[in-house]
Amino acid sequence: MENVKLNFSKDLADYGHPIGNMFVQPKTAKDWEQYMLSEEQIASFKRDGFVRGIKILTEEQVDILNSELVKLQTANEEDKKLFYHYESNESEDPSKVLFHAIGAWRLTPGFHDLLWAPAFRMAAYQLLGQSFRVFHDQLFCKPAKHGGVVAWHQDYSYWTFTKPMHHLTCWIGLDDANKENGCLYFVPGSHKWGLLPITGLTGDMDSVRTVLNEEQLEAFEKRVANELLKGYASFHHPLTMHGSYSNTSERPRRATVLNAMSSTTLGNTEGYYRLEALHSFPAMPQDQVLDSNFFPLLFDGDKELEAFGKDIPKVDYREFYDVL
Ligand SMILES: O=C(O)CCC(=O)C(=O)O
Ligand SMILES: [Fe+2]
Repeated sequence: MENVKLNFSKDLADYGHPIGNMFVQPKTAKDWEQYMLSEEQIASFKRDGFVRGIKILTEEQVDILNSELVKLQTANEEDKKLFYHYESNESEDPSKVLFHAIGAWRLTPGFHDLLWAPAFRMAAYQLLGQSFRVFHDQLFCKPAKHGGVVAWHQDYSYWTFTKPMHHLTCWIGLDDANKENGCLYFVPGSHKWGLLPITGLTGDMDSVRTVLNEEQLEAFEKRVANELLKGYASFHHPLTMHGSYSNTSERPRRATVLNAMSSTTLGNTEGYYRLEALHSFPAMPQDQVLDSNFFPLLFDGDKELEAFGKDIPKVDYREFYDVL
C-alpha cells in the first residue's frame, strides 16, 4: 500500500460548494438536460423502489476517489475524528472484512466534491421531487476473497433520528460489481412494506427474515442483482430492502454511497433509542431543520432549474414518501 503522509487537518464541511475542478457544473437548463432521468426511469423507481444503470463518474474520476480511499483506509486516530463512523471491519470477524465509514466528504477533496456530481444532483432532485441536502456519505468496501456481507436492511430503519422520511440513497461503484465480488441486491416492491425494525447490518445476511411475513419472504426470490461497471450508480428509496453477499472473487468491491434528504428534513433525536451510535454525528436538534454546514444544500430546484419550469419529470413526493 502507498505510504502517504496524511494531512486531513482541515474540516472540508466548512466548504458548502465544490473546492476542486473534478466536475464541470451545468449552468443552463440545456447543460442539465444530459443528466435528466426519463419518465420511464422515474416510473420504474416508483414501481420497484430503485433505479439503476446511471453513470455518475468517468474512469478518471473513479481513480481519483480510489487513491483517496487508500489514504482514508489507513487514517490514524486523529484523522478519524472527522468521520461520523469508522470501522475497518464492521463484521468483527477477521475472515469477513467489511470496511464501513461515514463522513469521507469532510476529509478529502474528491469525496467532498462528489456531493456535487451533476448526474447525482439531477437524478436525486427528480427522485426526491424536491430541493435537497446531503445527509451523509458512506464507504462500503469488501476486500478480495474474504469480504463480509451487508445484511438485508432498509436504510430508514437506521435514520429515524431524522424526519419526515424523505431520503434517498445513491450507491456508486468504485469497482465493477457483479455477483462474484458481492454486488448490491434489491427486493423489487419492498419500499411498500412499511418500516421494519433493525435486525443488524453485518453477520447473518438473512436476520431480517425473522420479522417478515410469507409474502415478503417470497418476494426475496425475485431479488435483483445490481451488477454494474465502476462509475455507475443505482438509487433506492429509504424503505427498499437491499443487501450484499460476500466477495468470493480475486477483486475488491469498493463503493461510495451518497445519502440525500429533503431540504426541509428535521432532527428527531429526542429520546432516540440508539443515541450512542450518533456520538460523532453533527448536532441534529429536535424539530429543527438540518441546515448547518454539515448538511449543505446540494440542489435548489427553483434556482437551478428556473428555465425548465415545471416540465421536468419528477416524483410527486407527497404520494411517494412519508411526507404530509
Ligand atoms: O455496499 C453495500 O453492500 C451496502 C450498501 C448499502 O447498504 C446502501 O447503499 O444503503
Ligand atoms: Fe443501505
